[in-house]
Amino acid sequence: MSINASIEQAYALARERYAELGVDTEQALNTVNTIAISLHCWQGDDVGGFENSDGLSGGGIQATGNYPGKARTADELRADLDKAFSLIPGTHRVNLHSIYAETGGVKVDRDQLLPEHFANWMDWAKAHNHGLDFNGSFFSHPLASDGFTLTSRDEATRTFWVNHGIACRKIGEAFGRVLGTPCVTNVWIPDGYKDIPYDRKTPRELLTQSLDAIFAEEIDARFLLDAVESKLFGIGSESYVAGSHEFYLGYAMRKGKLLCLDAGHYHPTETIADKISSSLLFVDEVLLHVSRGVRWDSDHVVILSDDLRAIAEEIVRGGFLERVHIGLDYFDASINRVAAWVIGARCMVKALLIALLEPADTLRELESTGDFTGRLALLEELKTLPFSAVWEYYCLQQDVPVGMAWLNDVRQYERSLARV
Ligand code: RNT
Ligand code: ZN
Repeated sequence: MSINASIEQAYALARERYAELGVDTEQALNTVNTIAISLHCWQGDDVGGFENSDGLSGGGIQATGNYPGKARTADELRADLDKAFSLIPGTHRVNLHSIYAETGGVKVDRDQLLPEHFANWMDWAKAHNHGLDFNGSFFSHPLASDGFTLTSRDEATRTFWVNHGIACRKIGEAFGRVLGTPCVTNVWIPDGYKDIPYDRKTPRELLTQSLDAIFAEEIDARFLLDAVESKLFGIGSESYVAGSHEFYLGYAMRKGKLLCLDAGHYHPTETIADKISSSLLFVDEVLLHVSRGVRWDSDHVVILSDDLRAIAEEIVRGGFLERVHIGLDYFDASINRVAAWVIGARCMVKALLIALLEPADTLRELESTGDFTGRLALLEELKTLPFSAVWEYYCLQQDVPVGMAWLNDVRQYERSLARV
């Protein structure tokens, strides 16, 4: 039997097994195929960007490893993304940072960035049917070297970063207009203190003022959606971060912004899955930065962990697919960077598909009638149902490699590049 025929046969059997539980695998496949994941461009070059060759500096985040072959130009990065997308089922988005501007060798500071500096990205995204998302880059810059941007006590510094935020919203709006899908434009700043502060209030007041100035202009939500991202701590801001969870939850609620929940930005045993249903009672939409912290906010490649599954389950069970924007956020420089994208994105899709294959009505019924024995028993049985047969069939359907075949493709691609 050919591989394809055996995949189809395994799928037919799996479809029956799921049907016995009242689960329609065809419907799950149709739904999963509508979900766009925003692939973060910064995994392709260790959050380096194209402003200079210094790479990531400051910001309390770090990419570790020296695996060869990182993208050095926007063309290389787009080629790497093309390769990754050819190995991930579905149609997905790309998440850019302002440091990925193409200014043709001319120095354009971040407060002066314009949509035209992203013309190649827009053309490429349009040609490949990718929506674009965007981020201000409040790090790796001389005016962020002391660790303070929107909360700087220096007014000129604050103004510079406010103007950067404003410029980024205009760029996001342009992406949305050109591509016909709103650009989620995220604000994350590293500002905080290494050691115990005396005054926790003033930086937060300054942050409110700066954000209000950035968001002063109303921009049509058909083109732009603003998001704000909190954090518990960073390298060099271990004791205090101005943009904490409570700060941004409050800000997002009051100002009608999207709340960005990053999986690495809470206490190590705290998961973002449980925050989704609560947040969405009070904010319209959330942005997820799906990441994997190992002992700290280490931004490891996303894997099919219980945490990841719980995130996908919450999105699906809550009926939140329309209100949750799923982005990935990690940067591992110790392994092949295209593979890092492919592994994380395939895992995210798998987690969503697994969640879509749950017998929702039965589980709801067991829970609402107080049959917790039945609930536990069924949830455990579900874990060993033939999910992989549905996943492999999806890959076949979408014309992307089934099983490990994608890795050969990445290895071949790696060999074909003359990069150091
Ligand atoms: C940092 C935040 C932020 C960055 C990216 C590069 O802790 O998670 O989202 O990872 O913007
Ligand atoms: Zn993040």
